[in-house]
Amino acid sequence: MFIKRHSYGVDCPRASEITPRELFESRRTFLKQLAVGSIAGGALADMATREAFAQTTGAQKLAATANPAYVIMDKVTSFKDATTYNNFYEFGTDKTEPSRNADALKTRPWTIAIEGEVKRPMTLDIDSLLKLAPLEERVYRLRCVEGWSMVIPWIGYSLSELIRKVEPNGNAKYVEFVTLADKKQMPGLRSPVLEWPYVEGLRLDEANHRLTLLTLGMYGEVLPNQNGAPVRIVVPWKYGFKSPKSIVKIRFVREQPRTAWNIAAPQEYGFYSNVNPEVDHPRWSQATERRIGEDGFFTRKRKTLMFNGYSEVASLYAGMDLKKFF
Ligand SMILES: Nc1nc2c(c(=O)[nH]1)N[C@H]1C(S)=C(S)[C@@H](COP(=O)(O)O)O[C@H]1N2
Ligand SMILES: [Mo]
Repeated sequence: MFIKRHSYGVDCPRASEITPRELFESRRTFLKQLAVGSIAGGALADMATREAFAQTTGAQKLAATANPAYVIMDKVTSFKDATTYNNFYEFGTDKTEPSRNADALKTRPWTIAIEGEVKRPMTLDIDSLLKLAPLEERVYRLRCVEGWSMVIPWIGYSLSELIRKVEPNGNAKYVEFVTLADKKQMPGLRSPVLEWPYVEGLRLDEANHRLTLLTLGMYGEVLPNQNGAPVRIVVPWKYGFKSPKSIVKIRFVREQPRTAWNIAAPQEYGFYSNVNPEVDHPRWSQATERRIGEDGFFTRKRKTLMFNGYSEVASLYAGMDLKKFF
């Protein structure tokens, strides 16, 4: 069978992509009006929910309220591109493999164990996670370390909501995320490209930052398997690999955790991995990027922004040499 490769630049827009984009654009106008006070706030939840529900792909819908604090002017990436051009090495290293191989992943029942340096360790199932805090829709840029980016309407709430519930003790300095590694469901585990399970980590203050999103859905639906169902983290000011998919354990620890990409190539992927156009990858520049679905192969690439445009996080790194702590 011929598999269409979704390499950027050769894709042309399909009719099916136009509706979601128009919906998100009309909502942005709406939110701007809301921000300047020309629409009453009470209408927001309704409107956001209805629009989220209009993104029909057959998956289970997930209602959320658009949070105007996280609206950006960038065009939202089409659902099709966001779900067929993926990095999820547990399902294969080719960009099209996660969408082809992740169908069989069983995402229910699913639990997350929260343990380590906390006063109240707990194990939560997906339904408890869905109820833990109000679900918000937030449009975030995602910048992959490989030099491409997308704009995705995620659904979730700040990870800090969960952190508050488990009450880290004074020893907790870092948070480690352990993701599923099940050979029976994940064909990519047969290849030793990374040390399995895929592990990521954040400093506690990074994990507690309001932008760090415990993510349960996108485009008005529960997360597609290839995007990290049923629960992942999204950290929009860091390269995409710092946003672990299909998490099964969250550990609060004293020492900086080892992380999958840092173990694989420490000189290329640092623990922090903040998006930084001034610190090149040893093998390529990080100064520019290509937006999937918009920028063609011959288009001039767009400038990558410091912290991926999320300049409010700069205070987390005050006094740090970001070339050294890359
Ligand atoms: N468990 C796991 N999480 C992962 C990865 C992975 O291979 N395994 N890839 C990362 C990388 S490199 C990127 S760019 C993002 C891609 O997320 P998306 O497919 O939802 O756009 O997921 C990250 N999370
Ligand atoms: Mo990535």
